[in-house]
Amino acid sequence: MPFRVMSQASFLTGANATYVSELYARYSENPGSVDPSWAEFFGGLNDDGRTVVAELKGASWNRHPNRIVGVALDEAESGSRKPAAVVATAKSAPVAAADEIRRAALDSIRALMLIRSYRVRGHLQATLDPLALQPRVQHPELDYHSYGFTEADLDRPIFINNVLGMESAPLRDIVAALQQTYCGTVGVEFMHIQDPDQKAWIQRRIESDRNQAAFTERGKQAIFERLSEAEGFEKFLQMKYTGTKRFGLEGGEALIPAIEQILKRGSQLGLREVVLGMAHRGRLNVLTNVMKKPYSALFSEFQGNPATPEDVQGSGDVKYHLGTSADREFDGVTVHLSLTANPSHLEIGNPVVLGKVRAKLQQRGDQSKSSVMALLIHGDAAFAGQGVVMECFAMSQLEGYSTGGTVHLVINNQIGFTTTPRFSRSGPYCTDVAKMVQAPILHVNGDDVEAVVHAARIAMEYRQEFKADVVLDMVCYRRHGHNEGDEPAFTQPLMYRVIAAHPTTRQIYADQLIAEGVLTREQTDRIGSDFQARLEDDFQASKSYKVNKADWLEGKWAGLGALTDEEEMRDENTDVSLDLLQQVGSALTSVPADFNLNKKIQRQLDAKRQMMESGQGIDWATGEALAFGTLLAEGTRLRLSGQDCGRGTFSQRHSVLNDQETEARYVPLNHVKDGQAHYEVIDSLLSEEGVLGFEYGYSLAEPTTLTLWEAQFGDFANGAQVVIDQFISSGESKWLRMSGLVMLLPHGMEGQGPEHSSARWERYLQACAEDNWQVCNFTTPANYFHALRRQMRRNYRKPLVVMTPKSLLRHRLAVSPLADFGPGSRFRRVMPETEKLVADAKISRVVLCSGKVYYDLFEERAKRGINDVAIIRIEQLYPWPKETLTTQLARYPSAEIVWCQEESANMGPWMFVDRRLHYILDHTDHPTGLAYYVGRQSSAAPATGSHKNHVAEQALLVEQALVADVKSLPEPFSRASKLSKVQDPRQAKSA
Ligand SMILES: Cc1ncc(C[n+]2csc(CCOP(=O)(O)OP(=O)(O)O)c2C)c(N)n1
Repeated sequence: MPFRVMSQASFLTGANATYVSELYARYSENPGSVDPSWAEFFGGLNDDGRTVVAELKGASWNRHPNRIVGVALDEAESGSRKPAAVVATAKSAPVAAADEIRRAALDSIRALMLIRSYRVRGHLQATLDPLALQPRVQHPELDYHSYGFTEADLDRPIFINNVLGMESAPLRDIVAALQQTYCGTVGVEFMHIQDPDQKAWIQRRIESDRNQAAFTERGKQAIFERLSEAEGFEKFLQMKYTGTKRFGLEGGEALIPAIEQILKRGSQLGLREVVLGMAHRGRLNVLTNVMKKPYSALFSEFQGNPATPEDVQGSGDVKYHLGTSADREFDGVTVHLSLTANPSHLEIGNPVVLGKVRAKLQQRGDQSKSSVMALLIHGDAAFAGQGVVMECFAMSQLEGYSTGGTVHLVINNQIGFTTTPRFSRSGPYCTDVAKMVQAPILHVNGDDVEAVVHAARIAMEYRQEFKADVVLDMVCYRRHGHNEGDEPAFTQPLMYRVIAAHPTTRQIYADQLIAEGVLTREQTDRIGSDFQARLEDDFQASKSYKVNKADWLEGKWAGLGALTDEEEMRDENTDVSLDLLQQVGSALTSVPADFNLNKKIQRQLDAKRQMMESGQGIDWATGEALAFGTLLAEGTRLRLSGQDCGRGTFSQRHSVLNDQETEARYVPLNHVKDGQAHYEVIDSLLSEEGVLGFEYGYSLAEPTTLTLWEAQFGDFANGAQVVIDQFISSGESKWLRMSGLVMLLPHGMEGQGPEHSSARWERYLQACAEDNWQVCNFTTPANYFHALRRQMRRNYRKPLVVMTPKSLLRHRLAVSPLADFGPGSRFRRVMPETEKLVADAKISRVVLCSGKVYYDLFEERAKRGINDVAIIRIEQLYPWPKETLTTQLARYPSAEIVWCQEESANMGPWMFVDRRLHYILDHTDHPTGLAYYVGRQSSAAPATGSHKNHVAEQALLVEQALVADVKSLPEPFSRASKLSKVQDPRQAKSA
């Protein structure tokens, strides 16, 4: 190999590795700043060569007899892959020895490049697939020939600076150590990590024991017992309930010892609580073998019995969606576990779990985030495919959402239902998404149960050390079809032929332990048969098993109860003393003396002060802040998150004030009074699904905090539709888990186009049943205030979905007097007519409406001087205020009843109120018998893109509601002109 040796003068100056690397750093910044001979050398390095040189810093080269002090070049022109190299020579080495010295140093550098390649790409050659379906590809960068070595070099010692515990070793040993460390049954991806400590930690942890598991005999027996339970449980179910869906774990049984290791190691490292989230696969196994749900309880469910006591209402859910909680003890340390219930929608439980963890960490006041952790168990196809996985990674290190890192465990059975990885992901690994947060990824062969447990331990240690996410990808297989009634050979005949002939993980481990002399065949068999006998006993017991108590309203929920009577009959005390209101008002309008307030904000605060002093004209944002502030003063914590919610999308909230000189933040609501509760207001990442799921999870774990999520505009919430459908609207019915989450959805037809107009509240209304939540559209700040306070002053929790205003934030009429917040005030489900009109009996029309359109109707009626049309606002659409409305409508026996909305007929509340109004009118023998619709015609898009058309439509519908002959209006679902002319019977009469 033709090397050009640089002039001795340029490098024989006592330099060492640190010097070379520092020189390289200088060169990287400015090539002209180093001696041209160095510049030439560095310029000739390839990528790996550059990395190795950069990494020389801190190495212990000084101890090496041939200290690195100089440089050789490879022939840049040769185009060979062979590396450029640093040439070592002793300070005082005779020039005659230069060749030998140069070769030694070159060997070192080449060996280091090989080592580096193993660290980066060794996992590609690891033995990960128990089925060995893919031929093993030899990666050229893991071949020592690629670095200029030949067989002749195998036995020559090479100085490698203590890497892999070897100062100097023959190439043969180096390669063997690398193979053992990086290409065994654990493949480690970590070289993408930029944080030097995290990267070094993994490297040290992996290389120090050559990535080999070392268990005591007792440890091995314990692993075997867990494995036997995992396999024995599925076997037993298959025998007793052949073909019944259970989404068995077979092929991935090592999951159970892996979880046990995580919990055990975690308990030694300060972990006291784990919130688990997982999908269908292996869930029954985890429920019983990890969560210790009694086997007989589960068998009873297999016999068709409910999982809850008979007197508990609700839909319930299938067994492999249910959650549970338990206390487990590990060497005297108790770890509380809760497995979160989840819907069929894969991965959507993840943010919910994270929200719960966050709440629990805060309850414990654990700033270090050591004591509570999320353990998320994924399927390979779901992990690679579902976007919410990415959203959770995106949240993982954010101040408002961090939970100190999640341990992710992927049951990578190399199939998703019937789909092979080739069709289900674009990257090489199903775990590639985790690289977005530079999480280390440990791929492990699921048939090597010791390796799985070893990797699980590393994962747990990493999480506790760095409070960051880490992924364990357990490559395994699925012994049966997707579920137990499914024939996998229809789609993967070859794979399933291999699986049929493949021994179980337990068999493999039993053979290993017998060969090692840890257990005898009799012992392994007995462990299996004893467990089957135990299951048989529990099976017999299950026949008389009765669930005697529902597991809700415990822990933090103790003292709260279920809503059993009519919601409408309840009135909560939500009024507040004027003193407290003034105290909050004063906090809202004050900043520290040295705070440089923005001038415009100053004017806003002055206006607020004026509102509070006069007790008049309190606007929306102030009403909300009064609700927040009074709750905080009374000791109720608050968490509000959503995009830009600190300021507010419409620049209305200003919960956070920013110093104009320093950008220091000041949150007035945290300065209401001493001893008050804390207000956490978080500008969220640009996610709906992840964040809403997170806040829902938070609300599940934390009933004493008012948890609110705000959409930027209401319609964006449909990005989180799964959370709304699967959790918020139906979670209590399915899983007996209450939530007092508030969703704030800016809504209103204001000419901003098809988007940004409607929050599509018809969808929330359609999902209303069994008092599952509240859907509201308030017209006054005071009513909003009471609704928010009511959330926390009841002895039960229900989600509250609010259509929040946009233009009403600054509407001169959408204000409340202070008295409406003060003593004696209360929440109003229905707002009756407020004005003095003709006698009730003479009222010719009642216009019912909800939300912003009320003000349009009110102003137009006043403008036209109409005094025989009453306007009633329904502030809470659900629970439907039937009694109050019945009473109100009965006041107007001669009136025709009109429902007016600004949304299109197929949207908004019309379809929801139509039948309900009909029921009231029919059952009270009201002469009208039915309500007429006035509003926009049905439409595909929620609103027009033309502001001009919007204005014309809005004016028309308001006019129609007040004066049109409603019987002659076009049918709202026809394709008739959206702007058909109003026929005013009064004008017709007077003409
Ligand atoms: C969001 C969502 N889409 C589709 C499905 C239907 N489905 C159920 S299981 C499954 C395959 C899951 O594969 P994987 O994540 O690898 O888990 P495995 O069943 O192999 O354990 C699919 C597509 C679902 N449950 N959730």
